[in-house]
Amino acid sequence: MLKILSIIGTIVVIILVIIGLILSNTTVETNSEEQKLVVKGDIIMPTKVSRPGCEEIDRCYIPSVIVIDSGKQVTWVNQDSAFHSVTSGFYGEPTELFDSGHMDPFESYTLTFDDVGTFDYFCTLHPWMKGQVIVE
Ligand SMILES: [Cu+2]
Repeated sequence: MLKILSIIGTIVVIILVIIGLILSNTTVETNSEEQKLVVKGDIIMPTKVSRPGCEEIDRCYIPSVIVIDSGKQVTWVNQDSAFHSVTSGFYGEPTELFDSGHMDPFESYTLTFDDVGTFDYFCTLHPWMKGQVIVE
């Protein structure tokens, strides 16, 4: 009888350890999924910029002007719930140097700037959204 009890006890302990391992693995996976959603960017498109007003406080792209060394990358992250774009030039006068296309919410777009100069960009969907990358 004692033997049977100790065998059952051992089995219960093994099952508990296995459940513990499964649960801890699940927690780790959940954490890494959450980290994937948080994409760090150099420039963000914050919420509510799909309506005019952000240009008055210079917060359509944050920051709206960024200065980098040539050869460096810039990453934009759309933190809004609407589509946005990063398109070279000005609204109505795109320069066709770069164009992210419509960026989904939380999508990011990375570009490498090799040439020195000032690169204006805008959002094709919201004419008031303007920014500048200055490459030195
Ligand atoms: Cu936009």
